[in-house]
Formats: sequence, structure tokens, C-alpha cells
Amino acid sequence: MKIFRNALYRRHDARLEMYRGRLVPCHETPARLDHVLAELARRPVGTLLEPLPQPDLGAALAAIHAPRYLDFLAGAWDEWVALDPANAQTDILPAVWPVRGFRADLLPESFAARIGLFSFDAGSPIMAGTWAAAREGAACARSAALSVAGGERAAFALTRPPGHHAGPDFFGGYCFLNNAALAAQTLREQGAARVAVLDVDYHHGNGTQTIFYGRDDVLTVSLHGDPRTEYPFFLGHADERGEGAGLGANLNLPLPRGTTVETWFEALEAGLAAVAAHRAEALVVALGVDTFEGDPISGFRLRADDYLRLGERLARAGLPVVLTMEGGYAVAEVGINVVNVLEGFEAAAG
Ligand code: B3N
Ligand code: ZN
Repeated sequence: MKIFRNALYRRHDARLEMYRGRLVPCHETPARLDHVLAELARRPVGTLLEPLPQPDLGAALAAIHAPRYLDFLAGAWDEWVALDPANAQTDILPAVWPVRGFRADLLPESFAARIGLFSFDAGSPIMAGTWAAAREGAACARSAALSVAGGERAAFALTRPPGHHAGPDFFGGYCFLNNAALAAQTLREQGAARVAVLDVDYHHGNGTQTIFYGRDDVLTVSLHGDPRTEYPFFLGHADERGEGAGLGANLNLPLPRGTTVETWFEALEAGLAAVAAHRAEALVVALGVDTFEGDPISGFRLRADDYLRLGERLARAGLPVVLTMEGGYAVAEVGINVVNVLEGFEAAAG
């Protein structure tokens, strides 16, 4: 398997996120990828590669994200520091949002207003290297998709920050650019008539769902903690099935906190059945390992061996596969669990 590694992943290393009225240390840290790379050094289940040169990455991103959102993200840090040089010592967090009834069509002059317009939580700080790290991660996801479109059976975008919460014009949930959506869009542009995104992270892939909600060429499937109690709360319910041309091309499989491994794998079967019914020609897997029993912010119970089984089952779906790295915060085990998925896949893919 080709593994496109984001060499700039350390540049996004924010300090604090808002949780229950306090600023707490960020869960989404560079150490997560350190552990994956260390485990890959022990178990080399693939070839580590730099992303392909991509002069057209900006245009590719503009196919899934709004240009004014991309412009904001690209310039946010410089703008923040220009407001006050002392800001260079502080990460950026939003504190005001345009909820129902407010104007979201106007682009405010105020920086504080624009960061609220383009976000949905106060847990996803932006710092000096956020854009560089996220953009390079997108290059990895696109490289993985181009590689699979070129005939590779599978490729992995090994990157952080993650992507599946990032929508057409908003960031949140530690995500800024939607790597899984970019991979799916790239596969479509490279000739796959129908693509499916299967999101196995603990949290609903609200960004990916929103990007493709009105389309029937990209099926989005997510199995996740029930949004009645679990983040991101406001999307991810079973009755969200797509709209317009996309009606029927979104499947949410919410599961209660505490769901057992057996029930989780039953939901995975339902998700894969939908992928098969869609007659997808390629599959993107948004791979979060925060379904692990020891994850500090999640509530499912998968164990390390279950990730081998997940990889095997994904391979047996028989499709070309792009995997993108999403959540997982039991830092020491993230490497083992991610590499188990890749090893299981390679073993079953033969
Ligand atoms: O859910 C949390 C959260 C839970 C527990 C915490 N502790 C124990 C300090 C802290 C935070 N925060 C909401 C933001 C969750 C973002 C999830 C990102 C993700 O993995 N998406 O797939
Ligand atoms: Zn997650």
C-alpha cells in the first residue's frame, strides 16, 4: 500500500481547546502521528511517500470548499498577527457565531466575526502552521486518490489535522480541509462514475455529509456515536438521507455510547451493503480509531485486534480504496490500531 505522509504535520501544534467552560490541552496533537510512524517503522505494511507535486491543488480544493473560506484560512494567521503583534503568542479561537436568523451571506470586515462565520466550535484553534499542515494533508489525500485512480489497489493519506468535520465553508472538530471529500471528488474527476465515502470514526462526518448532501454520485455513509448525546450533536441522525438529487445517497448509522464490538461490526456490514447497492467504483474510508475502548473522548469499545478485522473486511469489499486519517486520541495505541487496519487490509487483499 502506498502511504502518503504529511511531512508538515508538526506545524499544526495548537495549545488549548475549549471544553466545558475551560481551556484544556488539545487532544489532537502531533504525537498521534509520531506513534503511527513509529509503528510503521516496526511493521512496514506500506511504502512511505511524499505527496505528488500538485500545481492544481487550489482548484481541486475549490471543488469542495468555498473560495472565500479557503482565502480566509490561508490568510488567517497573518491577519491575526497584523491585528496586534502580541497575538503571535496566542492561538486563534472563535467566540461568536451567526446562528439561525443571522446573516451568513455577508462577509464581515471584523476578523472575530469572520472566524465565527467560518467555524462551528471553539475547540479547533488555528495557529501559525495550521494552514501549511492542512494544505499538505490535502495534497496527501489527493495524491492517494490519484494513485488509486491510476491503478493502485489502496493508498493511505497519513496526515493531521484530520478533515471529516470540515464542510464547504466551515471548520470545527479539529478539522480544516476535508481530506476524505477531496479524495472522493478526485476519484470522480479521474473517471469513477460513483464513489462512496465510509466514515468509521467515532464522530459523525458532518463535513463530508454536507459537502455531498445534494449529490447522487458520491454516497456518504457514517457509523458514529449517536448525535443526541455525542459530538457534533447537530447532524448525524438516521433520518438524514440526502436532498434533491442526493436523496438516498446519505446513510447515517448512529450507535449509542457503549456500543459493543458485535453491534459495531453489524453496522459496518449495513454500511458496506449500502456501498455495494450504490455500485460504487471506488471507496474512501475516513479512518478514525477513536472507536477504541481506551479513547479518552469517545465511547465505543473496539480493541486492537478488531482493527485487523476492520482492515480485512474493508479489503473484502473488493473496491479500490483510499483511506484518510481522522480521529483517535489514546495516543500510545493510535499507531497500533491504525497499522492494524492497514495490515489487515494487506493480508486480505493478497
Ligand atoms: O468531546 C469533546 C471532549 C470530550 C472529553 C474531553 N475531556 C475528557 C477533557 C474533552 C473534549 N469535545 C468536543 C470536540 C470533540 C472533537 C472530536 C474530533 C474528532 O475526533 N472527530 O472525529
Ligand atoms: Zn472522531
